[in-house]
Amino acid sequence: MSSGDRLDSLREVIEQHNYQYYVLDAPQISDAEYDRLFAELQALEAEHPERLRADSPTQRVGGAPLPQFVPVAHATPMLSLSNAFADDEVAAFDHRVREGLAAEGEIAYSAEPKFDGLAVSLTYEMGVLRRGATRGDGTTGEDVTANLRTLRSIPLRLRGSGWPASIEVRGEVLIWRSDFARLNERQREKGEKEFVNPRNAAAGALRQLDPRITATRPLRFFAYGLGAIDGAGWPSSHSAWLDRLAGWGLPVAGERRRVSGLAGLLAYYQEIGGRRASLPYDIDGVVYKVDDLAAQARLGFVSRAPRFAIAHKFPAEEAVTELLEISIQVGRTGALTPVARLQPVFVGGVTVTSATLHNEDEIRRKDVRIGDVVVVRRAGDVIPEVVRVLLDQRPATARAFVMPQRCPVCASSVVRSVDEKGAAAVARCSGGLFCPAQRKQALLHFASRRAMDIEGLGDRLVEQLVDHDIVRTPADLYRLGLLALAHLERMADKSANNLLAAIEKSKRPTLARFIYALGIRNVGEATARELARQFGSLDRLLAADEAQLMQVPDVGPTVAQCIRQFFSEPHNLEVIAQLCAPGGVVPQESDAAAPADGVLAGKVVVLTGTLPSLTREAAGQMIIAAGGKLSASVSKKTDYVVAGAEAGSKLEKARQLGVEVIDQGRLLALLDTTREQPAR
Ligand code: 9MJ
Repeated sequence: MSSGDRLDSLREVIEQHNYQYYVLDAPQISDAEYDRLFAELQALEAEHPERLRADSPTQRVGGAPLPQFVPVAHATPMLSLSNAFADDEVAAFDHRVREGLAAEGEIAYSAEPKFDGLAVSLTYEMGVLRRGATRGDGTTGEDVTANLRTLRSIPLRLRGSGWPASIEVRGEVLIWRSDFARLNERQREKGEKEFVNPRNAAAGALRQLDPRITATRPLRFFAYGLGAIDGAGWPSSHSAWLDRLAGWGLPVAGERRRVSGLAGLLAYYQEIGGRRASLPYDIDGVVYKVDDLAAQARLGFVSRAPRFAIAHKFPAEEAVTELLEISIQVGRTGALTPVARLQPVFVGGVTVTSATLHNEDEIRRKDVRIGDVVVVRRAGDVIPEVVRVLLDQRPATARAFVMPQRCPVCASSVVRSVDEKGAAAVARCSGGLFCPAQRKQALLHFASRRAMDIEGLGDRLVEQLVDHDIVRTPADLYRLGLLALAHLERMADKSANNLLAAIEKSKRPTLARFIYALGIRNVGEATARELARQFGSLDRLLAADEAQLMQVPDVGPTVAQCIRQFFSEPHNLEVIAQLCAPGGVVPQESDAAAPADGVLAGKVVVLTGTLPSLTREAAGQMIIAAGGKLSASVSKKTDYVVAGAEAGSKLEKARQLGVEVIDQGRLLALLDTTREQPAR
């Protein structure tokens, strides 16, 4: 055999073994043998670079890291599913379906496990993988093709024949439990931070700009649906489509089943529930879909969820344990949150050692005392909470909790106020940035993904940086060097270098992100964006008085006062000056500018209620792209209120003030004018 022929045959053999291993779950060779074949292919390709092909198994791990992800508009929205928790909700679903279809007999459903991972879409053109995207907000995702190509369970080229010219396959990316255990073992060995659960690890891996990092994480894929497809004459049922996808070499859950009527659905739920612990991956329920595609189309959608499908979720896991102590966590704004320290207990896939108690009122309402036996619940990614106390097991020694008068971290006095919603009393440390706990939270906020996005600057690191007095303010981050980091625990050279690189990379934030990162009270992301847009530069924002600030949609007297207060504090001005010193952070001012010629240029728009098919994020993005400004509250400055289903007080206020109220259709019509203009 010539080396060229050997090359082609090796490619095929290796992809066949990928298929055997990842799709059929039936490996035929050892890992060592696989590695040997792979090395041989690499060597031959190095000898014959002219024979290198993009769909070679050696080319799954692509080239250089991306500067950023490119947004991808989904041709048809990636929907979310409505949830059912109890059998009668499933019965109501089946009833609605039968009614909607005027069906006489039982409905045929496709029943599937509900993977607890991340939804993605894969576009194949003439059988070749062209693009992979995250779900994002359902309307717009991010192009993560290079990352998804590294998953060996995703074919770069479909098997068999007869594929559509273009097809969008949708499914879930996840990490199997055994792979997750090994991944964390590896992290421990390297002295790096362990991942909390498979879902978080998968999400982090998918969002890596460097596909070489993604390639080191054991991600898998399962297909469960379709987006846009070219042509006609395709299968007429969902289950037949899943079989077709499996035939083309895509992994599809072996547990899928075609079942009939409500009894079939509930039996499937019981069966999968019983097998949940022995499945190799995490699921958080099962999904039922009307199998007939024409019937699906007739049933249609309600807002973002299809009427033809529902997720039947497993109950959130609960466990009983002892509440050992109630400690206090001090947040970024000084709010004191009581936290239950628990006898460690395994629940919902992780060992839980603490649970939130929210606030004093909550403790009183649930009558929680130190030493009690309590039920804790953990659902998905949500912070575990104490559900209730088992009063009949309360020991005589149980004691009531008393909120301290002084901050447990910095000993400043504690003041009480009513929270922003006026709902609960909040106890707050008055220490401000003198309090190390508030400093830590301020740093974490500064570095967070939606602010300066400094990857790797997490809890443990900030804890050490503040405790060792290496970092006092965000500006100190930009003065860090290898030497300062070398003394920290779990800080190998590589992690230190990665952190410094991430800090360096964060030096060009948009002005909006920078303002948000400062952590001014009551200035969230949306307000920060508006401030950036209105003032265009940090200097102009710093110089603005309260009256000028109140020109900005969303900014009323309270927020304006918070902003002024923040900027009149010498300490804050000093930190900003240090951050923006030569060689430091340069907020990107132009990003904030709105298109001055958009059809909504200068218009203030408020969104309220649920729109028929657009998510709030998508509608907001479209408005901003057309030059409009979004505001959270209706005032005389508002130009339009876009109202959807169940719009409440904002709609009322708009009517009172005589502000124009429009629906989604009218909004889209307005925006369409903008889109058509350049073409004319
Ligand atoms: C999961 N997560 O396993 C869907 N899903 O269908 C399955 N999700 C879905 N189907 C339409 N099996 C939207 C989402």
